[in-house]
Amino acid sequence: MNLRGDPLPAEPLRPPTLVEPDGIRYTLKDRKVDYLGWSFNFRLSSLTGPAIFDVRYKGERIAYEVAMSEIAVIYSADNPLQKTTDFVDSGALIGTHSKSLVPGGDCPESSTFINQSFSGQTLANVVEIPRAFCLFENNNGYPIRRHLSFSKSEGAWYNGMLDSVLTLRSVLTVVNYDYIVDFIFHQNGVFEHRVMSTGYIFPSFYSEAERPYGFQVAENVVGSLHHHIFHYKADLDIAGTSNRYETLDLKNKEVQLRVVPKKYHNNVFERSLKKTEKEALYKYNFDTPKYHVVHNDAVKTPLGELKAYRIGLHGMSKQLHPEGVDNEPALPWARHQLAVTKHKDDEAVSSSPYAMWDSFDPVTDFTTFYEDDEKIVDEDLVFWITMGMHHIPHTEDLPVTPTVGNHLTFFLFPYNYFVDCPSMASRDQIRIEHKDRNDPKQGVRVERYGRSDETCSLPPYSQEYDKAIEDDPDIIVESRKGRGLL
Ligand SMILES: [Cu+2]
Repeated sequence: MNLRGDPLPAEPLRPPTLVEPDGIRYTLKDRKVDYLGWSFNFRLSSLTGPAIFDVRYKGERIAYEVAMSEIAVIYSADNPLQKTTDFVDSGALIGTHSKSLVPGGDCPESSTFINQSFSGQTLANVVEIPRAFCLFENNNGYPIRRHLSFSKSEGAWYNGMLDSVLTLRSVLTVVNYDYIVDFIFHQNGVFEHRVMSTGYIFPSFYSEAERPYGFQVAENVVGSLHHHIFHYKADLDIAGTSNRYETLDLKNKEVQLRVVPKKYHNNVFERSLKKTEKEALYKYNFDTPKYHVVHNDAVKTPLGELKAYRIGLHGMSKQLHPEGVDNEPALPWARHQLAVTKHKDDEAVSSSPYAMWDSFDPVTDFTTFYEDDEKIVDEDLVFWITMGMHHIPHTEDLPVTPTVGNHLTFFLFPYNYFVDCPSMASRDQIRIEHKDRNDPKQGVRVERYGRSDETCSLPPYSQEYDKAIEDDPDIIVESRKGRGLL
């Protein structure tokens, strides 16, 4: 029902406009991907892992770069080895640990698989990792939006669609842990980044002294507690490179009821512009909920409002080690859940392959990115996002930690960026309405916008991959000397 109380129109509000030539949903050409209005390029950095570049939606750039920057695992234990084991993984050259993905095991069989080349010990020695990336579309099995207006007085129609997304995936196996790294593109203009942890735990010998640090998960074996932490770079360009970072701070306020002389309480939000890099350092606080938005102040909505993208932080985790002691200075980026800096070419990566080896005097010290406290109003901004999770291992981590519930995500949501939901252009939606609104007894029609109503199922199991690894086992596991990088 609209504001005047009239029923919503029964005719489609707007026919879908997104063109899919010959039914093709995504294309891959020279490492550029196009998918239902999205486009991006991608690479795998041997130092820091997967990254996407020039991310555009409907032709407008959202991000210059979204990239993994560092992975760390901080252990605690009584035994001397794990007590001081703090892995900072770029020391192991993260990207080189992206090994072959298995169709049907790591990615849907219907995925497009993409090889990755690295230069080896000499420039002439190029190492190719087969199937280092997979690219696939799937529906998440739930609606991205839906509404059923049952009664005639409210319009009597249905409109909804499943959340079908494109995912670019790589998996980094850094010794015992496997990190599944996904770049996900939704049809409502939302970008999602997700990292999931699996692989086997790094255990030790059990003793009574280990009890504060873990459970005895097998005979004489203790699963030592540890903290997984990930750092990301998101170089955003929202309506150009002249950007501002603001928070919308939620507060509770006493207000006056209009009809009766009584006080009441409402939540309100206040815009808070962050003017400098230090002002923008963010530590999560349950008492001060807020939105994080990025925009170009010179560009407004047609109604003159804030036109932005919003960063959704759904993988925050408290790093408990005190600042400045032990190995903590090797990962000062973990002090904040979000930091915002002015783009600089010499601040490309927040860490370095030497981080793990010199925490007293790090080669790249992330604090220097913001300690100069530069102005960040109407500048080209880089958003540094930290995600993590504490892991107290348990028996069901044996033999290998499951991914369920281990999803750490951050989102880039359009926020007043479009006049309405971009998924309204999708042909995936289904509309059901009366054949004749004035004569409902004639029944309903189902509009699928040219889509077949046959259900989609996974393609049959293919022997192609199995034959390929029988011919060349090094595609999946090392069997001939000199083939692997490490
Ligand atoms: Cu773990």
